[in-house]
Amino acid sequence: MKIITESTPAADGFRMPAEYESHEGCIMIFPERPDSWQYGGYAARRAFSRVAEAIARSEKVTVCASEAQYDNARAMLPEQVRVVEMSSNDAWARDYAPTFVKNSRGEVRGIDWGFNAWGGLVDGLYFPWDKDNRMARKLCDLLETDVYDKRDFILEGGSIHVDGEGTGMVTESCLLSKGRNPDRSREEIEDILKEYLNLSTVLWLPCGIYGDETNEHVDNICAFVAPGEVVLAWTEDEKDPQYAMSKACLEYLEQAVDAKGRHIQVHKLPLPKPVLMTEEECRGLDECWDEPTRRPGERLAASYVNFYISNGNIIMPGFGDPADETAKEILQGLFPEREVVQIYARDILIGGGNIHCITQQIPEHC
Ligand code: KQY
Repeated sequence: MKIITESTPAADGFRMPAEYESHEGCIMIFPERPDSWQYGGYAARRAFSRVAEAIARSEKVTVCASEAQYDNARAMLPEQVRVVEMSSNDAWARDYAPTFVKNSRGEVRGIDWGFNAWGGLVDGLYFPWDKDNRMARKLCDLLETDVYDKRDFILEGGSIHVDGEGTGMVTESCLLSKGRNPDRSREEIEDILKEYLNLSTVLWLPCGIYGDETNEHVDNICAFVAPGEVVLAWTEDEKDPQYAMSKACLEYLEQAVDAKGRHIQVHKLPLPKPVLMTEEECRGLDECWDEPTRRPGERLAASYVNFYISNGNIIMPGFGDPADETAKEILQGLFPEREVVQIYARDILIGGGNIHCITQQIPEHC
């Protein structure tokens, strides 16, 4: 594995493909952290295993597990899923597995961004994060791909989406947050994204999902479903604080133009009713930094936009809400060639993210 420090993906002719392009496979991490996952992570491991099984129907899945969880992961996961022992601080593959880029010859390389647990000592979510921060490089070694060293720039994979045709999408609340790259201007941040993902246009949504502890990652509020087309998490309830947030994103998207000069077609994806932590769920979580990780009644950042596009399926969350079916039908209509698989995801949501946050695609190598 070569570590590339002297050039950038754009300079070398590499670009980040869209998630709906062909995949070689997917990376996941087995959950076990007792302040993220209630009751020692048992229910979360079952939910992650269902996600891995659904993805493995159409592409290779590699699950990283700690030494302590290796045998359990091997026993719980289907035999076609590869399990490798690799240490991490938690289980958010989207955020600290590499972002992969590809050139016109089909060669794939990774990008190793800096990771500081969603805001470091300013408003990060746990300490330390050193093992997470080493995963991108270890995974590139495992997958035999060269890797761009961009550890001087803090970025999580969940904070970016691309359409594969030169347009990227982020949120201002996340990319401009004080805990990530406070010494860089918005223009400098945009230039880095353009250079590393090979973009000519970056869409800056103002915000994300209410209460999203990542400073509102884009992957929970809005996702490309095709070039020039997105789904946007939406509520019709004007009293819900999410209403103004989704509306601000819609207004931004309605005036935006992408890298190919297209206006963006927005498909509204309904939100479930607010999902609140129960007392019983809170009792199942260890403390973090001497404080309860979550409190009874706390609203979780539930959104159907947090889905994964595999080669053959759309793997989307369900919350036991009447909107589950409507959201599934909308996504099925937008992806007629991939069967939508809905997985009950409350046990993933309690950790602070959802199916997109726990997966990272590897583009197909030609
Ligand atoms: O990408 C994500 N949504 C990760 C959230 C991390 C939460 C840690 N408790």
